[in-house]
Amino acid sequence: MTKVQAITTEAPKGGVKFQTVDVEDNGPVELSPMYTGICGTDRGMVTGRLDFAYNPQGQDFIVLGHESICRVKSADSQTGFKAGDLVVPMVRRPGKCINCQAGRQDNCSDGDKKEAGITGKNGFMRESFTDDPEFLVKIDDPSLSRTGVLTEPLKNVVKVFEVVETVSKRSIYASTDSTYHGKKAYVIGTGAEGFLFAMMASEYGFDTRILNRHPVEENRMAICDAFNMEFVDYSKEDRKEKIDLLIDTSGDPATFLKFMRIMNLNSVGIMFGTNGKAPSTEFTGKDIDIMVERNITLAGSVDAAKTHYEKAASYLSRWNARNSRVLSSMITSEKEPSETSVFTDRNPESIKTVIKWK
Ligand code: DN4
Ligand code: BGC
Ligand code: ZN
Ligand code: ZN
Repeated sequence: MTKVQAITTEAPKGGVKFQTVDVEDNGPVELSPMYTGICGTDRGMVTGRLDFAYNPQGQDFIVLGHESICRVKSADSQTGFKAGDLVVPMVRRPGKCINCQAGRQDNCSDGDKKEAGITGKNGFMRESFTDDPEFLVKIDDPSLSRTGVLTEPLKNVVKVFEVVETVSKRSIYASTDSTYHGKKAYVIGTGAEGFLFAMMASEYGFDTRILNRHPVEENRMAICDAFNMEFVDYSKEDRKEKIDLLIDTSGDPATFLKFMRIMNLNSVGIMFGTNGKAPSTEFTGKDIDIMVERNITLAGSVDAAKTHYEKAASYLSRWNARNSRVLSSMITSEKEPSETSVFTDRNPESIKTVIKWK
C-alpha cells in the first residue's frame, strides 16, 4: 500500500475530495501524471448520476480520472519503459471473456471488465501510481507533453471511424473518385468529443458540420475555421441537405431523430453521447420506414482498444505539427488538484478542463 494525495469520490453516491489515501500498487512501472482531463463521466460520478460506477473492492472510495498524460518515474528495464517516457494509461482492464482476452475489452462480451477511475479500479487523479506495462501506451512525440491528454478522448473517435468503415461496406459508400469528398458529416454537440469527431470527419475528407442549438464563442469558431468545418446553430437554420454520416454526442433522442430523418440512402449514424435524463421522444412507424427504405445503419460505440490509442496519438502529432495553437486551444482551462469545484461548476465556454499535477 502507498499513501498519496488523490481526488476521490464515493461511487455511485458522488461527492468529491482531495485527500491523502492508502492505495495498493498495481505493477512495475511508476508513473507521475502531468495532466488529467475532466469529462462528463467524472462530472456524472461526482454528482451521483452515473449509476454503473463502483468503488474498488475493499475501498469506500474510488480515485477519479481516466484521461491523462503521465511521465514514467521509474521502471524495470524488462518493461520496455524507462524514466522520462511519456505514456497514456488505458481506461479499460480486461475480464475473462473472449473479447477481453483478445485485447478488445472495449467490446467486452459479458460486462466483467473494469474501468480505471469509473468501475472498480482506482483512476489517475493522484500524485503518482504504478501500473502494468501491458496497459500503457507510449507517446513518442515530446511535443504532446500537454495536448497528449487528448489521446484518451480521441481514441473513442478513432474506433468510431473504424466502425463507420466496417458498417459502410454494405454498399458503395465512398464518392465516385474513391474519397469521401462531397459526402456530408454532421456532428451533434460542441464539447470535446464533438470537436474531436468533427476534426476527424474533416481529416477523412467529409464536408463537415458541427451543430448545437445555440451559438458558440470565438474559440470554438476558430477551431472550426482551422479544421475547415462549419458550425451550424440549428435553432436558427433548418438545413435540408442529406446526411451521409451522423454522429451524436448529445445523447438527446429528439435531436438525434430530427437529423436521422434527413439521413441519406446508405448512410451511417453513430450514437455516442449518453444522457439517461434526456426527455423522451416519439419514434414512429414513419421513422422505421425511413431506416428501412434508405438502408440506414445505426450503431452505438463505447471505449476503444490499444491500437486506437496509438492511432489517436499519431493524429494528435500530425495536428499539432500542422497548427499547435489550435490543438492547444482545445484545452481551455488548467486547475490545481485542490480546486474540486471544477467538477460541479461548469463554464460553458470551456471545451476541455485539465488538472495540472506537479
Ligand atoms: P460534453 O462536453 O458534455 O458535450 C456534450 C455536448 O452536447 C455539449 O456541447 C452540449 O451542448 C451538447 N448538447 C446537449 N444537448 C444538445 C442538443 N439537444 N443539441 C445539440 N447539442 C446538444 O461531453 P463530451 O464532449 O466530453 O462527451 C460527449 C458525450 O459522449 C457524453 O454524453 C459522454 O458521456 C459520452 N462519451 C462516451 C464515451 C464512450 O462511449 C466516451 C466519452 C464520452 P451545451 O448545452 O453544453 O452547449 O466511450
Ligand atoms: C471513457 C470510456 C469509457 C466510458 C464509460 C468514457 O468517458 O472515455 O473509455 O468506456 O467513459 O462510460
Ligand atoms: Zn472521459
Ligand atoms: Zn470481457
